[in-house]
Amino acid sequence: MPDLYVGGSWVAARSGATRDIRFPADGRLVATVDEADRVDTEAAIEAARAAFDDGPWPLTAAQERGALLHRVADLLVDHRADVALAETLDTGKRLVESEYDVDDVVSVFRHYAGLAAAGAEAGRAVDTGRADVVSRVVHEPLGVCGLITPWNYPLLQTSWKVAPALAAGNAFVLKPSELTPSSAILLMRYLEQAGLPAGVANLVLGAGPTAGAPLSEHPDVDMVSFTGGVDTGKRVMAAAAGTIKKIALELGGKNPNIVFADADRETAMDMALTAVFLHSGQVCSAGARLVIEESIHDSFVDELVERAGRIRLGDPFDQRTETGPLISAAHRDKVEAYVAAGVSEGATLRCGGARPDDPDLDDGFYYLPTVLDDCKPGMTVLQEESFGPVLTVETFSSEDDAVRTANDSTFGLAGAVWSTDGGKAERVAARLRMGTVWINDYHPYVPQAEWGGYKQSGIGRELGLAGLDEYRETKHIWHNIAPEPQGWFGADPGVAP
Ligand code: TXE
Repeated sequence: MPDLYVGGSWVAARSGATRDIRFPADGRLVATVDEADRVDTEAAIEAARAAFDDGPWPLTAAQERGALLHRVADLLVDHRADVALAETLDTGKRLVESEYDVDDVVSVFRHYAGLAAAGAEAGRAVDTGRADVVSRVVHEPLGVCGLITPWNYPLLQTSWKVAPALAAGNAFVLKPSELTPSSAILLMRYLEQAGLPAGVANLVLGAGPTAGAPLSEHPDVDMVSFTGGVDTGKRVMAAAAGTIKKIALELGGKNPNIVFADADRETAMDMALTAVFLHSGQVCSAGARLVIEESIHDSFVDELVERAGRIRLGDPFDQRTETGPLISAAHRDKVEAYVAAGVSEGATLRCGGARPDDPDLDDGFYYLPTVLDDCKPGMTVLQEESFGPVLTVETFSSEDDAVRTANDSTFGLAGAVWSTDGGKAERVAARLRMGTVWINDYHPYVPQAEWGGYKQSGIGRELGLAGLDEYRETKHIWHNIAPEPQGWFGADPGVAP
């Protein structure tokens, strides 16, 4: 069966091109999928446009849209094992993590199902001060949305866009990462089974510059929502300017994990490891910068290095494995170059900095958990996202210094502060220029709360109510119920009204 989903039909790429998808843990072939080109994406945009302009979906009652999203969630629950397997084979993440991801995807669909059903898009009456006017503000779907997603949490990041886009009544074209298309194909099947009208959901697979670019350029796309790297985000933003398209960007981060000397040491230690090494660091909100109070630096970092050295890399299907490989050989090359740059800039390599020497892992894209100590302001290694299992260490001497150090970044996605002094933790949290701040925790999120970045981490918010607003237009309707001529341009020349 072909893999592109356009106008309610499964079709092959017009060029006949395909792409091989490989398991990052050993390079074995997982699937061969159709590889779309510009013409395929343009056809998908046309289908979405027609479904939005002439189809029933935008006018479907919000409660019915909510019910459909609940049916999609039910199908995901029924097929949890299939989706998790597809996700692990594409990404190389541990199977158990893929299973948790599917649970999170279900929660996201249920959240937006609930918002739609509860009438979150109902408008409001406006008091104009005039008895002869009925004035109201209503929310409407935007139209055709281009959704571009990355490879680290393929279906989860897709759900953050697809669920609110559908809840609001839009049509969309989805372009997942060319490395991880499988779960998106499954999602289209579930949307189809749940009864979504043809053309509302469309899927194109392929490379960004060919299959993806039309989504930010085409005049028939009303908005583009992108999650990925900052350089690609800039390209998407520049391309969208040509048609003044609405944009939403989630571009990752360089997130500080601030540990004060009065923190609960055991929990802060445990979570400092999880913050950065979960999914081998391929997490936009990874706590990749340990910002630690000078007085506890030595003992804390010594223990952290020792524990990082014990993390078990391995087969994502082996239950003893603690973390898997990186997504690709090219990405591992990038992480290696990043660590080399850090060392040449003066950072001290405390552990890792190499591929594992276990011959069983030779065919996978593994890289050892790495700690770079003695990092100083201005180092590239502190400014750029490695998106790998690499922790940098900086110190601070006071509360002000902690805030200054943590905020010294062009990014502003997330950060954490660890202290048993609640007042201090709150003061610091209030001064951090980031879209998410955890106090005495790291990583949790809920679909009810907004997610997104300050500064170059992005534009707009996903999740929460704001995540629905990204996919809605706001319209003011003014209804004069007793219209009368005003006579502004009076019939009697020379007499002003
Ligand atoms: O992402 P790209 P890459 C960061 C991370 C990583 C870096 C590069 O630092 O090392 O980005 O990763 C599509 N028009 N993040 O190169 O290129 C592409 O096909 C339209 C952070 O893998 O940004 C894919 O679907 N689309 C991040 C998507 O953009 C284009 C998650 C993301 O790919 C395009 C992943 C174009 N011209 C990487 N070029 C996060 N924020 O969580 C590419 N794409």
